[in-house]
Amino acid sequence: MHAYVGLGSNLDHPVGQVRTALAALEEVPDTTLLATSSLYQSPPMGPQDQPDYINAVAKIDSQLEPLQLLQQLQQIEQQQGRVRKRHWGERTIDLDLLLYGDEVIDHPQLQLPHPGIAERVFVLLPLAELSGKGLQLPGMGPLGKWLKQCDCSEIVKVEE
Ligand code: ROI
Repeated sequence: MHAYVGLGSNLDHPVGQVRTALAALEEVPDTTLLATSSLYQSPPMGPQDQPDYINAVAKIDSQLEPLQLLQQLQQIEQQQGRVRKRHWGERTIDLDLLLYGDEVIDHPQLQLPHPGIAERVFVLLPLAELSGKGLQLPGMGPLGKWLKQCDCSEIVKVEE
């Protein structure tokens, strides 16, 4: 099944953290990394007294079930010594399962599409880079509809 993973970091060399996590995604069992977006820098959503974030999105093809995949993502976070200092605060690495095929899931551990996707320009923009504004967000219509409502003025691509 095709799935999308959102990556974010704003601590301990965020660009390196995101690249390390992308490399780790390639090692997930029964899973192929199909494409990765550019890296993007944006101010924090949430408390403003924290560093800017680096974000990216990866497109994968996985034979794992959604909860198994989630577990693999959490393992990568642990490997990279994820520290989370406060709610909506700074973190070394965050891997979110954004979409899994066209599944809509409401499970205590996993909601799909990822809640918050619609107002997060740092998710929508890299998703659009990978799959276009016509990408259907299950139960929510095309990605472009949500991107239009976002403020894109403060997000920039990181020059590689
Ligand atoms: N803000 C930005 N810009 N990028 C993120 O990845 C991010 N992640 C979060 C919160 C704290 C909501 N803010 C963010 O979890």
